Amino acid sequence: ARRWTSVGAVGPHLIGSDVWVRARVHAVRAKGNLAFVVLRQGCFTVQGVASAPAIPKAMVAFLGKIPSESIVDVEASVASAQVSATTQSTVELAIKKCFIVSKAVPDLPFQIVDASRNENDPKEGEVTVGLDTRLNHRVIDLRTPANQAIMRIRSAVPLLFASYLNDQGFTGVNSPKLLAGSSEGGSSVFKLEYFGRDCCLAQSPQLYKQMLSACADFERVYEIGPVFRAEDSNTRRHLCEFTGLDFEMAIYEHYYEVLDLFGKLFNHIFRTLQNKYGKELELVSQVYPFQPFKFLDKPLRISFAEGIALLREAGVTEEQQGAFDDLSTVNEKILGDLILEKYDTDFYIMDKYPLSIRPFYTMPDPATYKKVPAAEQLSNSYDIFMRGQEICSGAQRIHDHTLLMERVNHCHGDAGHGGPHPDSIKGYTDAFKFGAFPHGGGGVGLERVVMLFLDLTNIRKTSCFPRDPGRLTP
Ligand code: ATP
Ligand code: AMO
Repeated sequence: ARRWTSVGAVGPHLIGSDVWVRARVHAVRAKGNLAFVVLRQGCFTVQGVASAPAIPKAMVAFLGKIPSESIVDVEASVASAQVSATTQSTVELAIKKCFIVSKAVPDLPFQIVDASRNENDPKEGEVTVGLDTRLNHRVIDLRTPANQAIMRIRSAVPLLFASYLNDQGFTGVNSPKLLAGSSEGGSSVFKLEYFGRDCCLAQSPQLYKQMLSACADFERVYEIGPVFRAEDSNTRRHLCEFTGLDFEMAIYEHYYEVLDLFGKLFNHIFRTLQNKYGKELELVSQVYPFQPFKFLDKPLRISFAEGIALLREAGVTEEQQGAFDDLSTVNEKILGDLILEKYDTDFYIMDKYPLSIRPFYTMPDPATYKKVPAAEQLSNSYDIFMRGQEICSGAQRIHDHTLLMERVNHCHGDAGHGGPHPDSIKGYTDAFKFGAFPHGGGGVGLERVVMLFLDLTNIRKTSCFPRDPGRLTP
C-alpha cells in the first residue's frame, strides 16, 4: 500500500523515506532538466523537485506544464533542504512519480498568490484581489492559507463554547427556525409561506431558549444555530444569516451569575485559541496583521452610565456622534479605545442599559422601574464588547407573567419599539403562567467573535459563504 502523508506532516523525521501526497500544484517552474513544483495542502506547502536523468526528461517537461491549482498525486522521497521563503520548510520532496487527479483550467479567475496578499494594503507592483471578486469565487479564495486558518479558528469557537457549557451542566438544544411570528420584533424578519400560512425565519432562539430554561426545567441550555436578519445593512459587521451562540440559565441570586459564567467561558475560548492555534493565528497575521487580543483574568465590567461618563470625560459630545440614550457604533469604538488605554483590555462587559432601548423580555432594574421618569429607568441587561464592537447582547429576563404582559403590551404599543404583537407570542407568554425560574442569558454572533479576535475589517471574511443584502450566491 502507498504511504500517504499530508503536506503538513512532511517533516525532517521523514527524511529518507518514500511518501505519497495528494496536493494542489501551487506553482511550477521548469527549466531544462529541472522542475520545481510547490505543492499545497490546506495551510501547508512543500517544494517538490524533479530532475532528469533521475526521472525521464519527458516527465520533467510534463510537470512544467501542469496548470496551477490542479490536484496531483506525487510519490517522492523526503530530502533535507535549505529553508526557502516560498514554503518555510526544512525538507523538500524528490519527485519520483506524478499523476494528475483533477486538472484545473489554465485561466483561473485570480491567482492564489495574489489572493494571499492583504487587499486592504496593496503594495506597489503587487496584484491583490478585492473582496467582491474573492466572494464571487469563494471556493478558490478559501484555498489561501490565511482563509484556511480563519475557518479553522472559526470552527474552534463553537466547539469550545459547547464543551465548556456542557461541563457546566448545560444541555445543548436546537429550536425551530420556522416561526409563526417574529421573536425580537421589528421589521428585520424574512417572511415566507408555510403551507398557505405566514411564516418567518427565526431572528434568534430567544423565546425558545427562555422557555426551555425557565419553563421546561432544563435550567441551563445553549444553542448553536443559524440566525436570520432581514436588515438592509450594508456594513462591515452585519450579515443577513449568521451563526448564533446562545445560552440561557436559571439564576439564583443575581444576574451577575450569568456575567461571571460568561467571562470564564470567553476567557477559556480566548486562552485556548492563543495556546493551541498559534500556527493559524500566525498565518492570518502574516497577511492581515493584528495586535494580539487582550483580556483580563477577571473581565472588566462597567455600567452604561460609567461608559457614558468615560466618553464625556474624553470630550465626546452627543452632537458629534449620536445621543447618549443609546450608543452609536462610532461611540462604541471610541469607548473601546478609551477602555483599552485605561484598563488594558479588548474585552469588557457593560451593563444596566436604559430600559427603553431593550427588548420586551428584558428584566427592568427593580431600583428604578416605575420609580423615576420612564427615560431614566434602567434594566438588568448587558452588552459585551471585543475591540469596541458588540459581540453579545443579553439580560436577566422577566419570569413573572403579569410583568411580562405589561412589558409586551408596552413595547408593542406606544413605545415605538416595534415589539411583536402579543397574540403572535402567546405560546411563549402563556408558558410563564405555569411557574418559571428566574433566568438570564445572552446571544453571541460567532462571526463577530472571529472577526474581532483577529481584528479583521469585514465580517464577510469569517463566513464561508456570506449572505448580505446584495449577495445570495454562491
Ligand atoms: P444588534 O443588531 O446585534 O443589536 P448591532 O450592533 O447591529 O447589534 P443595532 O441596534 O442594529 O445593533 O445597531 C447598532 C448600531 O449599528 C447603530 O448605532 C447604528 O449606527 C449601526 N448600524 C446599524 N445599521 C447600520 C447601517 N445600515 N449602516 C451603518 N450603521 C448601521
Ligand atoms: P442581538 O440582536 O443583539 O440580541 O444579537 C445578538 C448578537 O448577534 C450578533 N449579531 C449579528 N452578527 C452578524 N450580523 C448581524 N446582522 C447581527 N445581528 C446581531 C451580535 C449580537 O451581539 N435575543 C438577543 C440575545 C439575548 O438577549 O440573548 C439578540 O438576538 O454579535
